[in-house]
Amino acid sequence: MKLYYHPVSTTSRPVMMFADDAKIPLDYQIVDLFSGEQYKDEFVAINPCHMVPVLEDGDFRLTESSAILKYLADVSGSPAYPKGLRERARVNERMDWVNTQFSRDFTYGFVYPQLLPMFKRKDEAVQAATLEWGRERARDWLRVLDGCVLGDRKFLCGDDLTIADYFAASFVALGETIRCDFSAYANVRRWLETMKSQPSWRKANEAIDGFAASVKDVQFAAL
Ligand SMILES: N[C@@H](CCC(=O)N[C@@H](CS)C(=O)NCC(=O)O)C(=O)O
Repeated sequence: MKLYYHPVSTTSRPVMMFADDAKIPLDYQIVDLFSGEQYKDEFVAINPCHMVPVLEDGDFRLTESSAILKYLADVSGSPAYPKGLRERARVNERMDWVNTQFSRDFTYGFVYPQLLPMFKRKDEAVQAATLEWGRERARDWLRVLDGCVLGDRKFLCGDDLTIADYFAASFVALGETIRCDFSAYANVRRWLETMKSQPSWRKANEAIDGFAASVKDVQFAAL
């Protein structure tokens, strides 16, 4: 199977980490997002949304990191995507929540508009209002993640690591690139440290850590 990816991509990294931990061999092909390779005809033919990750398994092509994680877990028979009806429904629920609630406001509403020029609003007042809106909602989702989703659970769905954890951890850890202070969310911090101790974390996050170091002197709005 081949994975089109980029090492700093927040949605590629959970796939890389899971594949690594689950020992799923992938043929990795970088799409250079910084030079705009994703907009070239060759790649748009692969993914019209011009985004990574994309998985190819023979003549089957799959986009969307959440769907790719589920597919890889099923192909490999990984316990990280349990087969029991309710256990699996819980993992799906968590991943949908991360994708549609948490990430929408935290990633797209607060982190990306500060970190990535293409997401920065041209008008300063609009940028400030975007961050204000994103911050307010992101704080609410972090409260939910901390107190309700995690609570005293080790992982998002209970005692066992699932693909929902790989997925969520990538978005939450992204906040560290803009130096978000998570000290008000003790369970989130504890869980994030557990995720960082997974064997795959270091290698998969080298590039984003380097990127974070490159913006260490940039002033970011606080969470
Ligand atoms: N919903 C998609 C989002 C993928 C995505 O946002 N990919 C970014 C990198 S993190 C990308 O390839 N951006 C390039 C572009 O938009 O041109 C997923 O989860 O796979």
